[in-house]
Amino acid sequence: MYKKFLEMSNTHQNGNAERPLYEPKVLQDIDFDGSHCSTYNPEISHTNPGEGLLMRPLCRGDYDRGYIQLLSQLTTVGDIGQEEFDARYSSMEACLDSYYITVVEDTCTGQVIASGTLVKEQKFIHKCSARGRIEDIVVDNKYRGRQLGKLILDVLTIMSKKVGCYKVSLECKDKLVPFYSQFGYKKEDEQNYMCRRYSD
Ligand code: 16G
Repeated sequence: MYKKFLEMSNTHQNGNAERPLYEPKVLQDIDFDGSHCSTYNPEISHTNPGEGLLMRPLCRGDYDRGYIQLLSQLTTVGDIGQEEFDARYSSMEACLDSYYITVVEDTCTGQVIASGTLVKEQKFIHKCSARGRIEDIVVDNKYRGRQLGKLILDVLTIMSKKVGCYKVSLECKDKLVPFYSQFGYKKEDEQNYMCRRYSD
């Protein structure tokens, strides 16, 4: 299934709606076996996330596959129409090599059922390096317990190093600290997350 997806991306048989947000080779080429932090039982990976499931970059067509509804299981999303979605997608696409939004699709239902974002923020510091930010990790309620959150975290973390980030970070609620600690994330001494919020 994964192979078929790559063939389609390479031969551009998929139109604009199916064009991946980032080069699928970036995902394909991660050294998952040599680098992942978690243990998986049963064994799953980015090329085989489970029966009928496909891990791949986000594409425009995911608007019709429930991507927005999925995100609303994480936080407030609001009513986003196709046009608004397309405009935001285009602006992310224009920031080359910056937005690595990675989804899991249930190919039986044609719905996107899990997602996570790696943002590569370009810097001058650290010799023109980049910082990775892991954002918006969400797994559909009906698909919890299939190790998909773990898999997305491992994959995006490995990817952040591969695309040249000197560090990668994330924000989470207290109760999720043990979960994210599994992947090597820790609170740094004398570093605090501070925030000023303009809306809920
Ligand atoms: C969580 C997410 C963060 C997201 C935020 C939304 C992860 C690791 N963290 O902290 O990326 O932006 O929730 O919450 O997925 P908010 O709507 O209250 O800002």
